[in-house]
Amino acid sequence: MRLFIAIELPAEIKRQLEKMDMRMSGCRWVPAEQIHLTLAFLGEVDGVTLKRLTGALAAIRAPGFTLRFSGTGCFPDRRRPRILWAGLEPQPKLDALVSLVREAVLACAIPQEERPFSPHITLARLKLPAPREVEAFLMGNRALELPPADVREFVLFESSLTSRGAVHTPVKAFPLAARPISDKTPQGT
Ligand code: 3AM
Repeated sequence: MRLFIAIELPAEIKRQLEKMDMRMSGCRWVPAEQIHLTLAFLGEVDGVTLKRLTGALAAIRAPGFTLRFSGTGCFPDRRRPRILWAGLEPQPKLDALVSLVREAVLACAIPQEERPFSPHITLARLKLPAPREVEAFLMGNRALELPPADVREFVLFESSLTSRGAVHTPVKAFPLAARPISDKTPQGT
């Protein structure tokens, strides 16, 4: 199975992100049902490793948090844009969750990119760089306003590559604590 770990976004936010679609040649907009925040890409994983992995992910204890959106940008840079994304305000609880997820993944001998985590939500992929159109898109969406999203779980997804593109299917969801872990000390201790 080809797997990745991500955070699902509320349907209303996905609809709004999908609507930002701008006509550009050689540009593939991500359909609403595939929009997510990737925490880790795992690639092909066998059945035995998958079992270990779900155990390791289920053992993660981390608090829920709120994501706030902040503008748009592109990778790798504005001169050669290949990926358009919606950005997020810094959220230390998200960074902490990503560290725990990466540790769990590495503990199952699944290699991880060395690059530091750069939280983003992929909106579109460009086959041909179109710097001028992308510049217009980024300028037009500088003040992107979206409601905040409460995150209460992270999800292990299967990504099947089909002739009509990737299809993402949730394999298992892992809950985050409703309140900060530190609040959970039993009463009277
Ligand atoms: O949500 P984004 O776009 O950041 O780009 C793929 C997507 O991330 C990424 O995994 C997420 C779910 O498909 N991805 C796909 N193949 C990859 C690879 N070989 C990859 N990331 C790293 N290496």
